[in-house]
Amino acid sequence: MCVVCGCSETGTSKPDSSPEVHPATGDLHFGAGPARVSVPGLTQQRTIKIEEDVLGANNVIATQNRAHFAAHGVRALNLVSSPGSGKTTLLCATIHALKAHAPNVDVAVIEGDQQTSFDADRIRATGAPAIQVNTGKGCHLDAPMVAQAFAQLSTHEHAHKHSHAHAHPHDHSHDDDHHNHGHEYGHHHDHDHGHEHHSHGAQSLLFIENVGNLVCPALWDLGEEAKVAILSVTEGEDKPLKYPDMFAAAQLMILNKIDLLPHLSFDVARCKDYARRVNPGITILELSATTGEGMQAWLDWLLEAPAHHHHASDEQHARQTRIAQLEAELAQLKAENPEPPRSPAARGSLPPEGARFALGRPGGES
Ligand SMILES: Nc1nc2c(ncn2[C@@H]2O[C@H](COP(=O)(O)OP(=O)(O)O)[C@@H](O)[C@H]2O)c(=O)[nH]1
Ligand SMILES: [Mg+2]
Ligand SMILES: [Zn+2]
Ligand SMILES: [Zn+2]
Repeated sequence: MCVVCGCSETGTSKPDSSPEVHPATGDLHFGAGPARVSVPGLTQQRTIKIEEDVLGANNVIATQNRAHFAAHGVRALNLVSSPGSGKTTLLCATIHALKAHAPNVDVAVIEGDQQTSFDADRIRATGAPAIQVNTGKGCHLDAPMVAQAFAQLSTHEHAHKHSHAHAHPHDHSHDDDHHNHGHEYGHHHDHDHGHEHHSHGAQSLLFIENVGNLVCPALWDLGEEAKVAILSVTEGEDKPLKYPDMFAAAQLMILNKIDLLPHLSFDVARCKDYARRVNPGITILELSATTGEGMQAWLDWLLEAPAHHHHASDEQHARQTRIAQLEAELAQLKAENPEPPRSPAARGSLPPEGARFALGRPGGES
């Protein structure tokens, strides 16, 4: 668990991180205490407190992201996996397939990796907009990173004008049609119905490819609608049991690289069983990003499921109003507290409000 690593407050408290020892085998379990993790120099209570503070700060921003995505009609999906499971390959194939089968759907990608913009370049080569986020030593994306990356996406910039054009006039527009309250984009609004905000923006999908790591991205809410865990058949069918947090947090598991099954001794049924043991409600799709087998079911999942298709106007309206408020508050906060320049050592991006702890340690999977 990377949340608490790098904390400089060592030495003051007495460590109490003795592991549980298996009486028969001598195996050590460092996650058996109340914090479920061991941090040198920190007590279990202190560890829990730090984690709550840091994750709490993250969750505030994640909640804002979620409202922001909803206000823009964006369905955000957080793709999590170990490195090399095929996330970027799947995204490129998905973008091509959507162009052919659902050309009205906007797609944008936020790419998380420690270094390089290789993956963003691969996405941009498909024609879809992408923003690369390099986390440096950080081993996961956090909500503030995603907020900033989303702001960089030009599709967001465009959509924003729409959103803000709606956010205010709606307060006084429900009684009648005779006000001309100046929608800049001239699209029609039927205020008696629940669908007005979909009349102009086609549905849009925001894929967030997290840093390859099956451990801590499970903890970090980015404001996504769902986490999608990608497991490739070359990794072994036992991974859902070995990394249960990730598979418990995911709504969908994609079993990728099934074209390789003839060459392996991977037991598909057992893998699915393991995944359902940690998450009985998980949806599982088998797929090959390179041959395209199974792509249709994935596209169906992407295009069908979103709850925001069916939401009533009231809820949507409330969200729009709320997001306008939040954005105004955020702008005001930024104006009042200009961010100090970051030191290179702290580039792991901290949640705001004075979280003092360096987040992240590479290779959380060892
Ligand atoms: N055989 C096979 N290889 C795949 C598939 N998907 C991805 N790969 C390969 O797996 C490697 C890692 O893929 P990449 O998309 O970069 O994985 P990421 O690190 O999760 O983004 C590349 O060599 C891909 O060509 C698949 O469905 N079948
Ligand atoms: Mg990738
Ligand atoms: Zn991490
Ligand atoms: Zn916005």
